[in-house]
Amino acid sequence: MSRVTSAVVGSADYRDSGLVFPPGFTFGSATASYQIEGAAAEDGRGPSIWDTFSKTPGKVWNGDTGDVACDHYHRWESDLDLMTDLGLGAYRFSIAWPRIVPGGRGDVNQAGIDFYSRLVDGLLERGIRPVATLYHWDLPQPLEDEGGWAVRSTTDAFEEYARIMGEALGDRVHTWTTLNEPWCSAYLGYGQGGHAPGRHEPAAALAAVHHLNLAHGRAVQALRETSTGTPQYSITLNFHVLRGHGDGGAEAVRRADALANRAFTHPLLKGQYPADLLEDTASVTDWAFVQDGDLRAINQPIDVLGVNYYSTATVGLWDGASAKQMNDGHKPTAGGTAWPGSADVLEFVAQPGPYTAMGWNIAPEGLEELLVSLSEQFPHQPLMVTENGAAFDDVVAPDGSVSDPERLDYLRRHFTAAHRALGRGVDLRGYFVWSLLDNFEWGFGYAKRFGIVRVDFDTLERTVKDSGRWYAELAKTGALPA
Ligand code: IFM
Repeated sequence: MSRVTSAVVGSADYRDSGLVFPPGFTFGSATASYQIEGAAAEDGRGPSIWDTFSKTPGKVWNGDTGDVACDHYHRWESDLDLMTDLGLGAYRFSIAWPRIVPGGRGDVNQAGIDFYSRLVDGLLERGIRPVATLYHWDLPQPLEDEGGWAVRSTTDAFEEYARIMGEALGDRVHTWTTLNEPWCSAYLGYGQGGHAPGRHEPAAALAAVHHLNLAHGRAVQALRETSTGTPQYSITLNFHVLRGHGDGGAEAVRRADALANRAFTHPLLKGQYPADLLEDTASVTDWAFVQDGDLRAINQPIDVLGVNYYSTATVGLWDGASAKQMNDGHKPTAGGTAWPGSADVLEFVAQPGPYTAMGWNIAPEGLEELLVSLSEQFPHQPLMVTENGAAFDDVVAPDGSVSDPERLDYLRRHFTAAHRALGRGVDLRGYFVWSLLDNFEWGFGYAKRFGIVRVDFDTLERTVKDSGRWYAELAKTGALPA
């Protein structure tokens, strides 16, 4: 990838002008199955943990579910046309495991495979590269009934599923992503409980970390064995860009970094768990679930590391005096912790604003810092921003148009950050905006809108927002619009 050569006018607030991205840089957008597809009980799809969780009273805002979502399952062709209009070079979507193997293991549902096969063909016909994620959180419920990610047998089932998908789509998919944000699956799903399956078990959360890592490694091998094309392989992580607070700030950052970041990057890219992570969590688990050969299986070469970034977090050591604020940006739930072994040690403190509608602080410098830091830690690992974007409370004008200057500005500043990282030698291959469509935002239901395309959840009508038009110009020209 060539270095950036454009004549840039820099700005202290990441609103540079004159930025041109290098030839071949991928401009894409991303979605996930449960968040957009709907058709939850159609064509043989089985239930997932998110069907169960969203139908449990009190778990999701307003009792919202993904039963209909954006109805993408039926509207996929017009959604692909929308992507063409936006000039996308790639589309990152996820495959609903319960559409493919409704029981979690065993019988394969051909109708599910056919749906994604049509989607991939439709993308290729339009010149859009398919970037397929195997797991964006919709675990088949029968597997959770057997223990979910806290038990090793789920990795066997995931390998079986990866093999099925490699055989079905491995001739056409451009990039395989095994997992999206295993941090959320493990810690929010099994520790903090704000995500499905809603468990509050710190030891299970750490077992889930390992089993997700192992599932990734086994899936990469299965996909390689079965894909007849020349796909690339990847995993997407949501990194915590941490700032220290108070006297214990450095120690707090070390602990949070071990749990949130290095618990994944080190086994995946170095073949080992960090010693300090094992020490910090010793009161919770002895890590006996790590078996001989696991780390070798996890440490598979990948072509690209997916980076999801939204905001920074500030963390200190809790002095016991103040009410603890676990302000880590996720819907809080009673009795759980996303920080096994550090629940009574870490204190997340409020970030300086401005904020998005999620309450997340807007900090483009964090993205530049993250990309540079990853490329220093893992110098030979190409990177891809697989998610970045923002929720705001959009206002629809009487003529139906949506002017969303805050989202547009957020994107503009984060693309500037990415461009600066390129200028500092980071091997960044592309950028996927989250999200193509307003969609089901997990515990927040339909209350938070991340789309560059508005979805009216009564009529399901799509309207490209101003940010979408701005992004289309960037995707088509490679130059950051003013
Ligand atoms: O909507 C989610 C997505 O599913 C995973 N990454 C973060 C997004 C915004 O919360």
